[in-house]
Amino acid sequence: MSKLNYQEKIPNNVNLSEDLSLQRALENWQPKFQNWWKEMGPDGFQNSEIYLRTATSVDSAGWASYGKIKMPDYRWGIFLAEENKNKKIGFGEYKGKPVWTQVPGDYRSILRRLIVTQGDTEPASVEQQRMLGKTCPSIFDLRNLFQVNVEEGRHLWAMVYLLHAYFGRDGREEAEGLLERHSGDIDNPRILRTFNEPITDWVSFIMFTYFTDRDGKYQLKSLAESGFDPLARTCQFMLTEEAHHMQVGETSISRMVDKTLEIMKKNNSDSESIIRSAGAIDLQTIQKYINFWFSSSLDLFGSEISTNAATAFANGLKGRPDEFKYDNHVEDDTYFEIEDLVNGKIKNKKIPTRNAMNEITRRSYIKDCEIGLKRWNRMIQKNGFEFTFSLPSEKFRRSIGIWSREKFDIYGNIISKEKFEKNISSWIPSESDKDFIKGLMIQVTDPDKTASWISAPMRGINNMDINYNYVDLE
Ligand code: BYC
Repeated sequence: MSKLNYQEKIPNNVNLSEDLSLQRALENWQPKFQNWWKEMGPDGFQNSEIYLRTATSVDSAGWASYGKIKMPDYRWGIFLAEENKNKKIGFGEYKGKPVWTQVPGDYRSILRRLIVTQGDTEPASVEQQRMLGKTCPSIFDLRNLFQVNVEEGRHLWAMVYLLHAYFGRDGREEAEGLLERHSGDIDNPRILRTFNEPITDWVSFIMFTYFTDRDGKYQLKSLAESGFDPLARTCQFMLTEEAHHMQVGETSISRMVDKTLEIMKKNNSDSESIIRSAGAIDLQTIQKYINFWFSSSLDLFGSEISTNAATAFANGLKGRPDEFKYDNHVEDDTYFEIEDLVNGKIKNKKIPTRNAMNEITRRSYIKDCEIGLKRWNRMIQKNGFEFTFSLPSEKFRRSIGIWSREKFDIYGNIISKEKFEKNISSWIPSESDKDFIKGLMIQVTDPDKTASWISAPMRGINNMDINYNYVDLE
């Protein structure tokens, strides 16, 4: 069982002290990370004691140890899942060969690109969320925000370790770049579009943790299959932390819907103005936020037909999430049916399965997203109301891939640009919806209270009371 070495400057279970030049390189990057955290991480609260979970070993008993610490004292470290010396590559042309413990020369640049893209999202999300502490709906939620933030910081460390340890000088340069690009920066933005969207209100934050962190889950699951074993082991451990982020999303949306239903029941009405004047968020507006963040997150899977994805699969670098579920792990002569746009018409088409890997992953993701909607719809039904949440068509509002070439409504019908622009404010949050949401974002710091628009949590963190003072404000 790997134990983390907490005595070292950088906690790790990779025997960092035995590789002095790597250790020095990472110790050189560490103060740059700390500066970035100070400048681009959560605004304020850096001296507050926060009840946080820290990994102290990678086995199931020890990866979550809880206690109050200040965020800058969080022990960001490098943790890889256990090594299995007999592990074999599970898919693609090299299936059955031993996994690589070093970067295979031919695939250096594609691997580096995958790691940099993954790494870029982690600090991006912290930057996107940096102002949210000032409008937290409760102390419990404030603590969850910061837990997510410190863990995204750790995920950055995970990718930076791989760049430093396996990619030499260009890896070190890429690691610097991860701190230089910034979310929303006009000159030097983050790589993927969703990570440049502003997250200035908590409704967006909880949608992001439900929809965008779930993309993270699927991308990490694909990378956890990699034949490049250090990447696979890194991602396996990251997935344990990622689960909490999605749980924040799912339970927070449930709490928001619960509050709305409480107001609807009390007033026996589904009127937007009655719900809004009681300080809750009408279901139609929640649906608009779902439409926005779901459609934005779909782009993160890349194009439906992708030679990049085919190359990554063929060469054993990036698999499908839960590769074991498939019968054929080589897919060298199989086809997959997708929809395509031909002369402005939607037509079915068969493409080589390897080229459809992004689409296959996206479809698994969509199924997973539906689970929460079913739960929220059950809540609505149980309370006797008729509204049903649904995911918009995967063709709606896409910027990447086949569907980015035309405009579609939320049902997947091709529509004119004019019609799209005329209707868009009824599909995603309009300026006035955003203003309304902004008006609700009032900071609540009394541990016994929760903002008007969201119910109190059902249970506390790590069996603590829901009213526990999770953050000691300075
Ligand atoms: N925005 O063949 P294509 C997470 C580019 S989230 C902008 O379609 P490919 C997290 C692409 O780079 C998970 N550009 O796509 C969540 C390519 O450019 P080049 C992050 C995009 O390469 C919450 C071109 O379009 N994980 O962890 O098969 C909080 C054509 O590419 C986008 C990863 O990203 C886009 N959305 O796949 C914190 C995993 N999509 O090369 C964290 C690693 C595509 O022609 N990355 N492009 O210049 C990958 O696996 C792949 O890079 C992608 C794209 C899935 C992103």
